[in-house]
This record gives sequence, structure tokens and C-alpha cells, in this order.
Amino acid sequence: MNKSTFKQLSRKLATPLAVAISSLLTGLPTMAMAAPLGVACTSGAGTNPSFNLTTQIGDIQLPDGNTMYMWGYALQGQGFQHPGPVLCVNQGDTVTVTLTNNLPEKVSIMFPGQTDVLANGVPAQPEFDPPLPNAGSRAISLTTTAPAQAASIPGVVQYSFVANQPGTYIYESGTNPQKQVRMGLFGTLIVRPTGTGGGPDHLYNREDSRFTTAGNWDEEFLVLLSEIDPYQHWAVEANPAANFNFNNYKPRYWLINGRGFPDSIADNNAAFLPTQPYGALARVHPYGAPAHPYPGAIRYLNLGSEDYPFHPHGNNGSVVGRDGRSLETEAGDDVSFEKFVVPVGPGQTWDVMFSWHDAEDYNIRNPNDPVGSPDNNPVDVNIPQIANQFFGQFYSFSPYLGVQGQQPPNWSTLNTCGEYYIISHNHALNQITSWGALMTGPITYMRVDPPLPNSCAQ
Ligand SMILES: [Cu+2]
Repeated sequence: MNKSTFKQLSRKLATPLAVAISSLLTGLPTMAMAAPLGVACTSGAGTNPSFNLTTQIGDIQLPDGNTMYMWGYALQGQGFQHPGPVLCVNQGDTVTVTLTNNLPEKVSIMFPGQTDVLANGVPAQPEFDPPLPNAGSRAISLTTTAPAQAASIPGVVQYSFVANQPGTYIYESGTNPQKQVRMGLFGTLIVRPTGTGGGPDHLYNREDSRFTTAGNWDEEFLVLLSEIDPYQHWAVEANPAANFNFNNYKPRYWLINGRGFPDSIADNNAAFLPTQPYGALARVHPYGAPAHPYPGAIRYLNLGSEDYPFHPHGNNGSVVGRDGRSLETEAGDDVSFEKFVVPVGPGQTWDVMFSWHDAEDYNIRNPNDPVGSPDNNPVDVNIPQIANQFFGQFYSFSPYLGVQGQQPPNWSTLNTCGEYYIISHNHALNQITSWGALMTGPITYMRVDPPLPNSCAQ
């Protein structure tokens, strides 16, 4: 048995054992069937939702053809996934997260932005080795840990807190974070507003944070940005306990929702990405179109060590929240602002509303006209001669929204009903590569569909 076969076998054996042990715990979260696009929530039941997470080892696929060894938080009874589950709760819920640790070292979960977090029923505390007071003590964790797995018995810790403030939050390891967070121990926590002016289709308790929920998916999207130094991951894979010299730390991969482009625009739970369940394609209709009366919402998170200046092309967003707090003064004055590039700093979250306005009437049909109505667009577009054109894979061969033009010989298109594709990407251009493979990494599209009815029928 060679080394990699052994590793695969030991991972296969470790999982059923962990499932058997963790099934002794109760309160499995409810797993809704995820829509193909938008935020794929894992929701707990009732007003006291309970989530059982385990630490798992697994691999992800990268756009240059490499695979990468990762650590991650996964749902109990499910395999490894990257990033961790998107936990969705309501403002005011008492949230319980039980962490079962299958890794050979202590791990934990921090909930930045949450107050009065309890661990095993008492206030969560930093940990020191050796314990305080001791002259030689050093901090080993920012919060209470789950013990390392020992003799195949996992370590368990249970956190709880009241999710008082709506917004977008990171959850991540507080233990040796420069190693464990970089290895993939992180995820998203969404707290939905329940106060005046809020509701499940709002980001905060304010009317201007309402997003469209009609159609086959909510126009609520996740942009979780992260990075990988493959040498760090290989070092941990070879020996989890080995020290890695962080003077040599250098990311070579950058990801959006745990994927690189073009995998990033595949649907949630795409079968060919079995450990990377979250897509990043944003799909909207023109602002105010029938059945799509509100803007879309994007929740940005930065789990890396660098600034990620994210750049939805040609479109300002309205920043309504940062770090899980609505942008308003204590007196309630609105201090939201318009932003073009969204500069998400390490550990930050940004909540941004966005919409595409058909300002020049590029929608060829009146929204109430039947499909196939003649051109009534007032903007006359002169298309260059074919020799002077270059076609992208998603071009409809027409400049008008809702129209598919005739494609030239030897060209094909992935356009389905005359929709527009507008690129959205990390604007630190060194960060949109996969170890030098250009135009991969944290890139996605905003897809603008024609108003309904359209030939996509959605
Ligand atoms: Cu750009």
C-alpha cells in the first residue's frame, strides 16, 4: 500500500467512526434542498437552533488541475466540505454549536461579533499552555477548545450564544489561527433581522436592505474570499504537528466561496465539485422588473490575510452594513454609502445592495410584450464588422437584453436567453491566478436576465 492509498483508506475509516460517535449527540440541523444559486443555508429548527459540526480532512479541486489538502468544518454525518456550512439563524435565537473534533490537535470556533459566548455552559475563555498563572505560559487559543482526537475518540466542545444583531459573520478557529484558519477551518454565519423594518428578506432592520426573493432563487449572494499557500498545506499533510515557517508564507491560490473560476460559476452542489458546494454566480433581473422589485444583496467575507478589493464591473453598490452592524448612527441616522470597488479587509464582512438599471432601455422588449415581439429599442447600436469583433463564450450575439443574435460559423455560445454577463472579480490582479494560471481565482459573473416572461422562463 503506497502512502497516498494509506491516507485515503485512513480517511475513509475515520469518517464512519466519527459518524458513529457523533450520532450519539442529538439535534441535527435541518438541511433544506439548496437552490442552484444564491446563499445555500443550513438552518436550525425553531428559536433555539442547534448545529453539530465536525472537523474533517479532505481535498478540493483547483482551476490549474491541482487538488489541495484541507481541513474543514462539516455537518455531522456529512463528508468534508469547503468552506464550512453557511449557518442561518434569526435575530434573537439562542444558537448552540457542538463541535466534534476528529483532528490530532485542539481546535475551536470563534464567533466574532457575538457577545457572551458560552463554552460548555460557562463563558468561553482563552487557553494557555501551561495554564495560568505560570511564568512560562503562552496563549494557545483565543477561545475554549475541543480536545484533540485521542485513541480514535474525538474531542467535543459546545458553544452557545444569543444572536442579538442581524448581519453577516465569520466563524473560524481561534486556535493557532495562522495555521488552522489557513487550512480551511472557517465558515459563514448569517443572522436574519426580526425587528421593525426587518424580516427574512432583509439584511438588517431597515427597508433599504430588502432584497428580491421571487423566482427560483433568492437574489441574495455570498462572496467568501480566501487564499491558500500550497507549501503550508503540504507541510501539514506530511506532518500535522510540524512547524511551518510563516516568514515563508505566500499564498498562490485565491478562492471565492471555496472555488476558483470557472468552477465558481457552477451551481451550488455541482456534482463535479463534491467537496465545494457553494457557487458564486449572481443572477438578477433589471431593477424593478415584474416579480423582481428589489435589489440583490451580496454578503462579502474575507478569510485571508490580505485585502481583497472586490470589483463588480460597472456597478456601484450601496454598503448597508459592515462586520455585522447596520451602517447607522446610534441616533438612527443612515450612514450607508455608495461604493464601486468593495475593499474587504482580513476578517471583515461587508453587506452590499446592488441592482442593474436598464438606464438606456437595452431591454429590447417592453416587459409586458410577449416573447418574440419586434425590436422597439430606442438605442441604435452599430455593431462592427465581424472581422473586428471578438466573441466571449457567454455573448448572445446581440447587444440587446433578451435577444439571441445569429452566431457566426465556428462559434458557439453558452448564452441561454439573451441575458448579459458582467464580470465581478477581485481587483488585486495578482490574486486572480491559480499559481500563475491567469484569469482564475476569485472571479464570477453577475448575470442579468431579461424581465419575465422570457425564454428562460425564470
Ligand atoms: Cu475588472
